[in-house]
Amino acid sequence: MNQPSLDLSRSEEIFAAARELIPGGVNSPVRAYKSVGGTPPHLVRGEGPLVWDEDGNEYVDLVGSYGPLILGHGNDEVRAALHEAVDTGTTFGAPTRGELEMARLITERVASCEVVRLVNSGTEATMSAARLARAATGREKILKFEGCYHGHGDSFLVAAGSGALTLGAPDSPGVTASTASNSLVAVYNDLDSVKRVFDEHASSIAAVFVEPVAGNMGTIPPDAGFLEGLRAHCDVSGALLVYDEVMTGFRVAKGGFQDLHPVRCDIITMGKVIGGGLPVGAYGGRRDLMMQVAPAGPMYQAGTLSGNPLAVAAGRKTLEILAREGVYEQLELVGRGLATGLMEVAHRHGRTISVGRVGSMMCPYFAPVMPRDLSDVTATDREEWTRFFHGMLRRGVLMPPSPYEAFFLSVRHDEAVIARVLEAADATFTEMVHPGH
Ligand code: KE4
Repeated sequence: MNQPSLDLSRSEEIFAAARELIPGGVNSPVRAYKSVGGTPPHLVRGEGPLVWDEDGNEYVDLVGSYGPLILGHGNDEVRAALHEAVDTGTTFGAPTRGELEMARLITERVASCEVVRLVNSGTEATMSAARLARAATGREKILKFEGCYHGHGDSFLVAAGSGALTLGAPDSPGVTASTASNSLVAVYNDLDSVKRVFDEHASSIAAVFVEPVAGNMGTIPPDAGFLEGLRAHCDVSGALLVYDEVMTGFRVAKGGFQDLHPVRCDIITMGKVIGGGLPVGAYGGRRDLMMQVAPAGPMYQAGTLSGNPLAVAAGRKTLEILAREGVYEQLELVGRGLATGLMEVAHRHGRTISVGRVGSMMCPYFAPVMPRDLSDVTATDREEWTRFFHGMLRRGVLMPPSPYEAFFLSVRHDEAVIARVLEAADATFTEMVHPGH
């Protein structure tokens, strides 16, 4: 059986040097390939669904920069908008008309987002949303879910601690016990665990933060009734419901997840897609809440490069393109094609995988039954997944280097590209089932 090898010598050289000057050699941990082993290909160029590394290897890109590149790499119209913006000014530290246009695009499309503030990352968006919820309610605690990730703000770097009521425990050195004590943790898709937390803490919960589709333990959609249950608990207790749509915003539908589901949040956080490949985050929501944000109100939040002309130009153009006829139908088609294709290929080789998917974000699980929460995901076959990852990498398919990360397809992942991925999967499963052939 051909076990293609991959020459990563230049990437190895750069990675070795970078590890001396950058923690782990990377500017974001997942990129270091710690959970899969080996050297991360250091990329030099992207075009549509493809990327190339320092050694000239070509890959079909299923990472998509973890979400932003819904139009693929190097979209011509976004590139042109950036060139135009660069020629007139990269940042002013003053208001610009473009920011008003961006706010119009977002508030017109996203249900429950009447007013919006741009920031520079998803983390800034969720940190600001947490501060706003605490300011608006006068309460201190935040409830989040195991396996959901809301950026690296202290309030969110907590795991389910010990104790019957899953009190938060620091998930990272540097997060203090007192901070973690204001973070409560429940189990995704488990309303009994949510009820236990509210029974004990209802009057001190400022907000419930939830990824309406859990995209940081693969891709796990909400069970029927789960979000309705969260909404009900918030309505009864006076807590606010925050949808963290940094990943799903404008990814799963033109107006984000709320186009697909009747439950409305009070505050929404966004990022990734709205930056069109540049650093942008946003938080928004009900007018009475957002008008508490400085300088309209007393809750302070600021940012030197928030709403800068480059990021706004790329974001506006991206959102304009996403509003065109047929874009989300195309994304649904390619997403469905890859998901069903992967399950068919696995089945042909006597393997059973489940694929969690919403539109063009998805995750294959080496498990016969679709996971519903973090403990299900941790029970999936990690070793099989890692063998699959490396087999695909050697065959020119770049998957995200963790079974907890979702694949992100773009409008450029057409049928021919999907067929190429499935061909690599077929050869990889053959190799896995008949090692050494
Ligand atoms: P950023 O600060 O990375 O822009 O966004 C944080 C964030 C907030 N909320 C959700 C639902 C997110 O998925 C993220 C960031 N997602 C990860 C991917 N799992 C970013 C990749 C990385 O950390 O390098």
